[in-house]
Amino acid sequence: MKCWDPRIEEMPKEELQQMQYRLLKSLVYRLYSFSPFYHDRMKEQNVHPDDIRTLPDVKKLPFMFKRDLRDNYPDKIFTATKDDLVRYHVSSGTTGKPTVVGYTQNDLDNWTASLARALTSLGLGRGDVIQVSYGYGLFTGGLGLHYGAERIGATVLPTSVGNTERQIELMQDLGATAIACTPSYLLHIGEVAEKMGVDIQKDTKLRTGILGAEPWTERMRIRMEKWLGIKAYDIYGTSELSGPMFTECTEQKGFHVWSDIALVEIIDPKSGEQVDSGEKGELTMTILQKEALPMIRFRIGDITTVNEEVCACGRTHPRVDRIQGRVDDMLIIRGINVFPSQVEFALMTIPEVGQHFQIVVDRKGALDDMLVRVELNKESFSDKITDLMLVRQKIEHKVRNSLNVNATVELVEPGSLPRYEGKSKRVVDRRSL
Ligand code: DLL
Repeated sequence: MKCWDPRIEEMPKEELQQMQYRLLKSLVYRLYSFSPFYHDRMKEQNVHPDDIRTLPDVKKLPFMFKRDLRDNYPDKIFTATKDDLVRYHVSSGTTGKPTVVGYTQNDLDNWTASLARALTSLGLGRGDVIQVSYGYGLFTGGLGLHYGAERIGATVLPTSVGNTERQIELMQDLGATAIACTPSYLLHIGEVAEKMGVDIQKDTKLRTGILGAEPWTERMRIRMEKWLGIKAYDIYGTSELSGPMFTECTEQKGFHVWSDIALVEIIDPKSGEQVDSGEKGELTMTILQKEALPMIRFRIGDITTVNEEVCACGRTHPRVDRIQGRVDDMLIIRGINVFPSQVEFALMTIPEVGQHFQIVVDRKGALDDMLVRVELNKESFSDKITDLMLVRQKIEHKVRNSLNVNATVELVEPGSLPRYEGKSKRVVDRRSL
């Protein structure tokens, strides 16, 4: 099946935009009338629902930030009654209070429909066995993918995270054709399989990876596809939007954001203005149909670009490019902006480098100092000091050329850096300790 819902997925752009306008208008009226939080925000911004006369008028509306959810912990800005809530998810913030997201039945139905369209666009459907190796529970990854996969008639293997050897046995025994997990967990699964003597390409039916919840690069995709014999697709979402919601299609050219679900803007994080079409900035979304926890112009903090062109697959909805980093994970090393994903991209061009690295930032005197610990792959890890020195120089040179900063590179033994079952943590910033 090509599309899950062709009427919507291939709807002409103009019609989509008219639909978005209708949805936005009714959302704004509803919130102005019934949500004290949004009412006050709109008043502060001096904007009334009658001021929203076209879709671009969205820019008159106030922004919303993650801190608004924390400040209103746990459910002060929910717009559904407790009786209408059917689920909570809770995201464990690294600082301060967690954020709680509530869902009505319609919210869950829209979330699942979004994933049903997305998974169908990867060519998945009845007959597929989808191993869901995202965490089940308060995190949205496991349950989100679970219901999406069931909706398209695939068979779910709900392994959740951990117990990796058993995951691999079940993958073989039950013939998993797709796996949904973080890219770092799939790397770990691949390594453990090798140790067990299982060749994922030959000994399993795995053909598709549905990988996200953390940044990863195009270079990493190329490596994983070759190594594991799969097609690796990017999946994106945040708990505030509902959870994982959007994936690339088989064209692998950015994830489709369904226009009836979300209105996308790219904002200059400093000025708060929309950037020019195709420019890089902070992803901002208005979720058009949410009942329990509506989101107007939610500043997600992820840096990317948006592409409005109709996709070669025929879907008319905008595509958002791979996330390049977060506004808040940008490191400033001696005044130069560095995203961990740029380091990954540079490292993955070097054949001797394995899949794992760690960035340690420190301050020596007044100066920032960046150390990159790099695992070499097994074949390149040699006993000869001269060989290792050459590889080290090559990596330092590459990092300097691509990022414009000097980094010290430390080569470490294959298998010695931490492995992750969920989201990875590749940066240790000692300057803030
Ligand atoms: O990570 C939801 C999710 C689950 C997405 C499973 C994909 C798969 P949160 O824990 O709220 O929700 O974290 C959201 O993770 O703002 C991004 O910074 C990052 N992120 C998620 N997907 C990607 C991706 C889930 N494909 C935050 N590429 C987001 C880069 C991603 N970063």
